[in-house]
Amino acid sequence: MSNAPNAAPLEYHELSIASRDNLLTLQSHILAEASKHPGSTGAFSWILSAISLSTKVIAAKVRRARLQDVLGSAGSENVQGETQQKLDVIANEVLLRCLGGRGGVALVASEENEQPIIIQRASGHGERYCVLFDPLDGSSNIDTCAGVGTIFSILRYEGGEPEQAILQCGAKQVAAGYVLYGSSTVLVLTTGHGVSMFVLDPTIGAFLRVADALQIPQTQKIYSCNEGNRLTFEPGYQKYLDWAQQNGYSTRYSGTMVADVHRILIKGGVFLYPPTKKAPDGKLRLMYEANPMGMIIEQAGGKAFARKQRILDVQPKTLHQRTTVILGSTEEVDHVLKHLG
Ligand code: AHM
Ligand code: MG
Repeated sequence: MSNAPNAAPLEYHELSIASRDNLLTLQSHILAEASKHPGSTGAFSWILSAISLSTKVIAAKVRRARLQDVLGSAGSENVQGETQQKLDVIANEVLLRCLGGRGGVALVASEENEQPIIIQRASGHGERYCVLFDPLDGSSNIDTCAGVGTIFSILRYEGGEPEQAILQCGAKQVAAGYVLYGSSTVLVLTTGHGVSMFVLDPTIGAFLRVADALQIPQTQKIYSCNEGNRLTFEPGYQKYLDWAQQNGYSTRYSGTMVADVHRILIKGGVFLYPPTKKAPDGKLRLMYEANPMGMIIEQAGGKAFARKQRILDVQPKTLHQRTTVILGSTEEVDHVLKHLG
């Protein structure tokens, strides 16, 4: 800011988002969306508001993790036999606590818990929802200050026993999103009418909308996958990588799905997690990683596949089911599919 004696102090909106017409918070975006549905009870808006609150708390924890000595392993394993980081446990508790108090939540399911947790069964008074999440995606990166994220998926609760009620295909998601705790904290959300992006302004504690109707570039010569596993990929994926390298592609891979997919959403390209010798059915989880990312990418005009099937059409058999993933720019996904034969 200028120190000139007569310079007028800059207003908040001039400093931060001078080029935008409206200063819109996530909260006001949610209210505006809800007003398009006259019968809306507000339950859904309350759930999104709980996710917003949770991710602000998690963002603050991530920022101060080293100072508060919450880096490293918690000394335990989750249901999938993976080492839990202290921050995995903290992020999970924050989400459970925030969502647990919201009336519209029937069930929550997390990467960190074996079974869905019943918050309340449908009572006949208004709609109820199932909220699924990966509380801290890429948490093995946390000690290195690399980006980590939270991924969430929201389904309608249509009654029945929790284990079965939650096993709905991704096409039935009513909303999906993620938060990337990176150089800034970014929330990307779809409620099935396009994709919006928000950035957390920590000085006012609010997510501000920075993009609406976001579209993924249709093509970009970038692929994102763990090439260390290349020798155990099926031949089709290896042929695709040969082709991409002969055609001037670059590679970008951080090992945090949220960060890698966010990059592709903004810049274009394709994200792959093929079947490997170690993970023949893929590593990523269908219900709270691949499905929400698939919905976002499709809503932004891209494609999301599990081998040759649309991810959102895969009928889940178990909550923690794994899947292979190919998602991103339409033309780039097509190049991969073509090589799979
Ligand atoms: P996590 O949810 O336990 O962190 O695991 C999922 C992560 C993804 O973020 C990332 O795409 C992938 O695992 C990386 O796996 P790999 O190290 O095998 O490349
Ligand atoms: Mg994950």
